[in-house]
Amino acid sequence: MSNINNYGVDMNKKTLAELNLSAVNELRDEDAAAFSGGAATIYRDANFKGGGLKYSNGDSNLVNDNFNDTTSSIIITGNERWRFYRDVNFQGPAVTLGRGRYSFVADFGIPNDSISSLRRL
Ligand SMILES: [Ca+2]
Ligand SMILES: [Ca+2]
Repeated sequence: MSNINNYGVDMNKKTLAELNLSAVNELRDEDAAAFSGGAATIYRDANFKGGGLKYSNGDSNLVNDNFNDTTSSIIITGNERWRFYRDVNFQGPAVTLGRGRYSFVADFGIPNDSISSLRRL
């Protein structure tokens, strides 16, 4: 049995450092993907604690996700802006946020534990 892979590299000669490097590159690819499209992660508690849900486009109804009226902090990646609504189906008072780390939503015009839907603009 051959130890040569598709790239003609003898896998037995791969060093631990090389293996770690490939893992790091995969993480970088993930970051790059997240950055290009962006994402919004909403957290149950302030300071990005209590568990979160990550969205690439949004959600019209957080009730289904058992995440209604509980968001206390938000992280937004990418260059898109996001709008957060007090009611489901993108209704009610809303606040628009861009990329950033919002450790407590009430500091940014969103009442604590009020968000019921969100979408990327
Ligand atoms: Ca909360
Ligand atoms: Ca609500």
